[in-house]
Amino acid sequence: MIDLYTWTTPNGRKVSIFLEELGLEYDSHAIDIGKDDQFAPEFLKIAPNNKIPAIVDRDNGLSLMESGAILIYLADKHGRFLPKEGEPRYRVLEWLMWQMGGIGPFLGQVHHFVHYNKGKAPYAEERYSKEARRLYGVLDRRLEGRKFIVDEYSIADVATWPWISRFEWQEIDLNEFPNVKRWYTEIAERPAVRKGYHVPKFVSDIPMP
Ligand SMILES: N[C@@H](CCC(=O)N[C@@H](CS)C(=O)NCC(=O)O)C(=O)O
Repeated sequence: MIDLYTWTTPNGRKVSIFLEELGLEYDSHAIDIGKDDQFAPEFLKIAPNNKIPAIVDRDNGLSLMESGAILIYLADKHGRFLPKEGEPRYRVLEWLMWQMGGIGPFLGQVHHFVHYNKGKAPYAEERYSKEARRLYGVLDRRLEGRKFIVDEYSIADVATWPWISRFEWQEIDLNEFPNVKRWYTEIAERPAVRKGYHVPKFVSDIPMP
């Protein structure tokens, strides 16, 4: 049994979607980051960086923050969605790190400057929108002739998909990135995605291009 501390954001949805993919039992606990729940002393004990998501594994008492680390832990523990060794494992980790270091932080800045604070900082809007388009281009090329980011569906896809689900906030027309559009719409149909997207609560339907 896993305790999941989360909110309705891309980083939070990565973990709820993955718990659904693994078919695990979990309790979700809403950490409303709009109300500063992430700074509560009890939450800081398991998530010292005061950000969601975080988990506690009741089997062994292990607590973890950082969505990438959580996905690796759960994948290794259950032996699924992350190859055990060799090049396939490092390809998945390579693209997971790409998501953690590129897609997440830079699309996050687009949400901040372009979606929430439009017109306040034109230079930042331009800089981060340009980087977002570059990253979409990288993903589109990677998905040319590939069903998933690395061979089989993996934690690299699980980590990246929720960020692409905010394509409207990022003012990205998915028709310009046909491989991303095909990958995105196929993954959106997975039962685990359809369920995990609405944890810890329903906000809106999954955006479709
Ligand atoms: N690198 C972290 C980023 C986590 C993150 O940025 N979480 C955001 C929501 S998506 C958050 O909790 N923000 C609250 C805050 O910054 O105070 C991860 O992947 O887990």
